[in-house]
Amino acid sequence: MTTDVTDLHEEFDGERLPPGQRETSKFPVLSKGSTPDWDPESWNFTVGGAVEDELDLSWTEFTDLPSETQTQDFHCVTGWSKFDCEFTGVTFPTLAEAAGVEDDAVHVMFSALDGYTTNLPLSDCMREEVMFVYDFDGDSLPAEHGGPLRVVTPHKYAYKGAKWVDGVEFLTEPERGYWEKRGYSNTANPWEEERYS
Ligand SMILES: Nc1nc2c(c(=O)[nH]1)N[C@H]1C(S)=C(S)[C@@H](COP(=O)(O)O)O[C@H]1N2
Ligand SMILES: [Mo]
Repeated sequence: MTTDVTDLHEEFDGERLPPGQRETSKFPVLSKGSTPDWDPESWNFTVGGAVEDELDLSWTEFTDLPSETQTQDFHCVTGWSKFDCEFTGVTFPTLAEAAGVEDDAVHVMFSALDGYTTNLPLSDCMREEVMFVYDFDGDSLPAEHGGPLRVVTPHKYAYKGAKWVDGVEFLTEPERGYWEKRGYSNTANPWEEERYS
């Protein structure tokens, strides 16, 4: 079963194509550096910070978590949007439930194999459409798009979704990630064109 969340823009009182975006059928690649190697044997995914149980999951353990498939739109801050992406993976609330988020957690930092980081308020993460994705359109997520595992944030510009994600930290105070420290908007709402800060 696939859940279609492409009506998400209604929650933000916007059109399906956010202002200043153009639709593309391509899937451009945007990375700050090169695509990191990964080894399924040694890969591990850590969840830490303000949680009841810190997690350290192998690839098999991660992919054993309950998964789902959603049809989502993808909005890049550089001006293109890709409609109807089929993403399969684990929702953020499912992962948060596995770790048990403590009451004083208010913010989240994602980290990745290439050293990238990005941040979001906890409330922006505890949404069914925020997913850790390993399949795209029925195949393994291509390495250049963040395979083996990436985050998608269809309610935000795509830099809020870490490719090659391998860790989540629950924080008791906000912090900024890689692009958020370098002039991209901390809030990144596409329907308000929050591109730069
Ligand atoms: N780990 C990591 N994640 C990342 C990036 C990156 O450089 N490293 N770039 C971000 C940016 S700026 C964008 S627009 C999207 C691009 O995703 P795509 O290459 O699949 O189109 O990934 C985001 N996630
Ligand atoms: Mo980007």
